Amino acid sequence: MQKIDLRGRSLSTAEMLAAVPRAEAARAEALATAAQIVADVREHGEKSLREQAERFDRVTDHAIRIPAEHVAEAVAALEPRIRAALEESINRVRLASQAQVPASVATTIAPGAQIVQRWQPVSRVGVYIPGGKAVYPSSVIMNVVPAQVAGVTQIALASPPQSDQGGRIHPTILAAAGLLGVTEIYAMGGAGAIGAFAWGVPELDLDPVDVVSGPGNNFVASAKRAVAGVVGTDSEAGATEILIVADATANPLYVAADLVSQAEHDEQASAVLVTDSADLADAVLIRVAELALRTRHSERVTAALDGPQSAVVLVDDRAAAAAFSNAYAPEHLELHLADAAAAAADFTSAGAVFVGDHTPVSLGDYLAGSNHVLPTGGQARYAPGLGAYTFLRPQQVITYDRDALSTVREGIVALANTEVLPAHGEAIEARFTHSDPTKA
Ligand code: HSO
Ligand code: ZN
Repeated sequence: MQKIDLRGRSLSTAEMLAAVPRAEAARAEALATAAQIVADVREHGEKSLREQAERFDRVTDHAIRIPAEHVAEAVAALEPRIRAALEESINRVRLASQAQVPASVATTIAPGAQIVQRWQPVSRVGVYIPGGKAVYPSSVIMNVVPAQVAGVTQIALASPPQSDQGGRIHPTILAAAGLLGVTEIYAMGGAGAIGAFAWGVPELDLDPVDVVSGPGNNFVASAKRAVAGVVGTDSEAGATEILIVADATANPLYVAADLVSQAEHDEQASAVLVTDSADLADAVLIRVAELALRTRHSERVTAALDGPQSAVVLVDDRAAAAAFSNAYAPEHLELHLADAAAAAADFTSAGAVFVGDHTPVSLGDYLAGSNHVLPTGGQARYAPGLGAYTFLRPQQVITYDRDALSTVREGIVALANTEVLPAHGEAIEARFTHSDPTKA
């Protein structure tokens, strides 16, 4: 892992970002391919999905729509300890997601004039769960639970068919879906699955959805862009990132273990430590080297930690650490500081903030109750993670009575006339020129 010393320097946001550049996602090529695949699914439906299954997943003649008994079998085959952990995660994510549903608010603008701000769930959601290098049943929970909490009544799920499972999707993904009561499940993968959700596939009785959510590789992210404007999508989740801000009181082993934990996802993952303690920086570097060597995915972890996107960054003080972190806007931010809880207020841009020594990102990945689908690549500057609100639309419901309308009658006519839209004013006048206002 490289060490970058920024002490005694005052850097602009652009300079800070250039010091630890994120891994470049090869989007341009993927965009063109994904757009083609999506268009092919739109035109050829099931036939196209089968061709893609053969080409990308090496699977032929599989059941694209998963029969209910396969789901039941997967649930029954779950190891009790895994089942218990999945159920605990479901309960916790459900609790935290419920806090993300805003209450309706009625505002009285004037006597007889009311606007209700309400939050309306979308009707139908397509959740995509990857099944290649990474198989994440935990992501089933992180997508399905907020949609259920939002009040979405139809939730369909897709994941690639696995050649070593006879074309079924990964059994633990299937089981997690089963535990959540999801019954509409498709063995289809990649950009094709996103196209199928966006446009529907009549031969499979697959209706188009309103929102597609879920993580995925470059092609899946590109496919989501290709269907933008046709369906809503959640934000694109790229390679995982962790940024840890730590002071001299931090435990170097915890810091090192957490950097390694997220580097485990991907060679492109970013792991960054920002500290004002040179001693801590050195202690962490020693620990990281030890851990990276003996961890199960040592090669991948080492590639991520040794890449230009990962670094130990030395800064002058807490304010400089906060400035760096806020400019970087990491997916995950951990605060290992003597006064972590109070300091959290200074760290404003992060997908999620993990406060204190005993709140590692791995906790959030599975069982904190928070959502693990979070903005990467600096999108945390403006975008939230996945939540119940991803599946909710704010709507204003307006109700005026006759008297309330009469008080703004003149104003509307005046504005309509300046915009040379007199029929707008006439629609108002019609309410007042008729002899009996209760009858049209
Ligand atoms: N850290 C990943 C989510 C995950 N980790 C799933 C393990 N399983 C992105 O936030
Ligand atoms: Zn993770």
